Amino acid sequence: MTLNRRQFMQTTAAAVVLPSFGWASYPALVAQEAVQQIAPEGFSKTRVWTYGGRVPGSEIRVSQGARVQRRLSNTLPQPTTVHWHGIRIDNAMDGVPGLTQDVVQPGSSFDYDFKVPDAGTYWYHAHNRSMEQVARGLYGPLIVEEAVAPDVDRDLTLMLDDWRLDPETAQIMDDFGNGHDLSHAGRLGNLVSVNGRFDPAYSVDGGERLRLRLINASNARIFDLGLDGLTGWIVALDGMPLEGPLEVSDRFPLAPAQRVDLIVDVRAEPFGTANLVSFERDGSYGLVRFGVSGPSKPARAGITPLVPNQMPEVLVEDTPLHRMEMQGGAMRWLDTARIGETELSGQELAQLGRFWALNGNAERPAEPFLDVQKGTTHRIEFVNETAFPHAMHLHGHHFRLILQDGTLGPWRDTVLVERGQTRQIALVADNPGDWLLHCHMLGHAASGMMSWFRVT
Ligand SMILES: [Cu+2]
Repeated sequence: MTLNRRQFMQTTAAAVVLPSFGWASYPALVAQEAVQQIAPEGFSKTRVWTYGGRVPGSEIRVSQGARVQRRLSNTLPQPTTVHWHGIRIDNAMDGVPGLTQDVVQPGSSFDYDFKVPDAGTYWYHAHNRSMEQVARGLYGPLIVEEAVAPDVDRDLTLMLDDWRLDPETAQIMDDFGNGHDLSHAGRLGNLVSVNGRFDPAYSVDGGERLRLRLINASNARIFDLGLDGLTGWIVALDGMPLEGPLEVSDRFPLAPAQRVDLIVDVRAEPFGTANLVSFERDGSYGLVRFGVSGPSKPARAGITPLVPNQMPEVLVEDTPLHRMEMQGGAMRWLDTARIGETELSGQELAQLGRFWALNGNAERPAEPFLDVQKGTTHRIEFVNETAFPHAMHLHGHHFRLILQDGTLGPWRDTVLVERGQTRQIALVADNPGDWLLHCHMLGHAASGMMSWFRVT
């Protein structure tokens, strides 16, 4: 009798003590400490937490419809999990401790195994103590290639992060839970990296057409981006192709966890430099340099949209509208909010490190915000009563923005809701399971902005 691999593992598992990471049936994704040059040359290397020894973790790049299989092995001093951000995933693989799986203890492992239905730019990151673990470097890109790729010369993933480093030692400041960050705009840093480096440079040809996949992995920083020496289009948001590419004529925002795919042509002169630019209050600076090394190629004309993913049809007429009030934070302090069944005063909540609430709950409630039937369509209205912007993320689904005039906007998985703003989205709840809905300013999520919905 021959046993297949699974039967073999089942029979031997009972008989022997397995070494923790001994059975390399899946490719390894090892959560481990490392040192890396994050700050400019001349500063010390920074101790970071990584997937596989580098920040960002190695790019997982697969074809649309393929299976991703990874064995997470945790060698860190804290329990962890991995969330595959933006993937319309099997609920059991979503990586949310206490909702879809148990935490993976130090010295333990967990097998992630799921299909990727949609082409596009996604990412993976820690989802336990995310405020700390993502800030320490636990993230990487997940790229799903289209069957028909767009005509570009180069496909480049650019993962943006915002670090808070001690300016003397270049080490990560470990003030993760400080009340000021939690109750204000979140943990903002003092050094921006792209692909784990400060001020990286790429050599390009004049006229080269680039696909730039921008991913914002920072805890709380909303980037305000622009192009210099590059012209082109936004072709996808949060992985999902736009029906019509949007010519970049101005700045564009990139909130935490959001992605934008650009197709751009290098227009800088030979031996000049093009830049991805970040606009700040005190001016603008280059995040990534593209040095033009060669003579110009002839420019391409126009662009064709990316092939759309197979998404459900969204009909918003007569669909129920669910209101989610976003409350609290500095300047709008909570009067009261609930933790479980207990109503606490704002002061009591602050002592527990809770500064925010969603519909009066200052932590993920026992009952879901929505309990809906599979296949039904819902509108959610995010009402931002706070004095800060928030990047609201739904797990397991993309949704369509509803624009001011009532028409349907792009597909997204994370929507930026500005202070005082109300934004509606339309959700086809077609993926069964328990799904998180939270602010992706990770300090806000940790201090109250966490909810969930159930699809059955
Ligand atoms: Cu927030």
